[in-house]
Amino acid sequence: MTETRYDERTALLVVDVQNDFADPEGNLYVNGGDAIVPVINDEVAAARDAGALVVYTRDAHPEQTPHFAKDGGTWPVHCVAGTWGAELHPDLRRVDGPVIEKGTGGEDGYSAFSVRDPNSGEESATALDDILREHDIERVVVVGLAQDVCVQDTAFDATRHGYETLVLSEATRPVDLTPGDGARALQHLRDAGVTVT
Ligand code: VGL
Ligand code: ZN
Repeated sequence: MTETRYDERTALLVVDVQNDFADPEGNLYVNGGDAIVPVINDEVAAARDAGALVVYTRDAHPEQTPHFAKDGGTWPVHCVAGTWGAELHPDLRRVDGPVIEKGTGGEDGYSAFSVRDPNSGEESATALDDILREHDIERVVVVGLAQDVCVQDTAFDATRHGYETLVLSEATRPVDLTPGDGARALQHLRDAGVTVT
């Protein structure tokens, strides 16, 4: 019963459902990323119908950033701000709600709650926590991409910030840079007190 998950004190966080992750032609395609879009759309509809807040996040990088392997980091070039790959997947259901962009200044970090200066390591908050507090949110439901990267870190931070946190694993998919990363991420989340379905 998706409807019962949502109310006015609950926010649905739709993490990084962008072409580079969710389209098979994307630069950092997450296996099955396209298959979860309809599942996420059902959640968006249920949340909207229940008066829950729907927040979308987007990874948004400059062309050069230590986040990318070519510049000393981990990942292939992806979600460069202003490109097709950074756009939300066209099949994703969009309703009114804030869109949080992460990384636009070249910051690193995977959680939707914070970014990190790659040189100094200094962390700073995004607008997300303030937005959730303004809306008197007590619970968050996290869906999207990728299960073992941004979904994981966002859900960790959500519990740390005191929100009751639910991850709908069927509405997420892992990068699995190392096989088993997704399963380990879900276990770590459970250990941290996150409810994982
Ligand atoms: C992500 C890898 C690199 C994500 C972002 O959104 O999960 N993964 N940047
Ligand atoms: Zn990224």
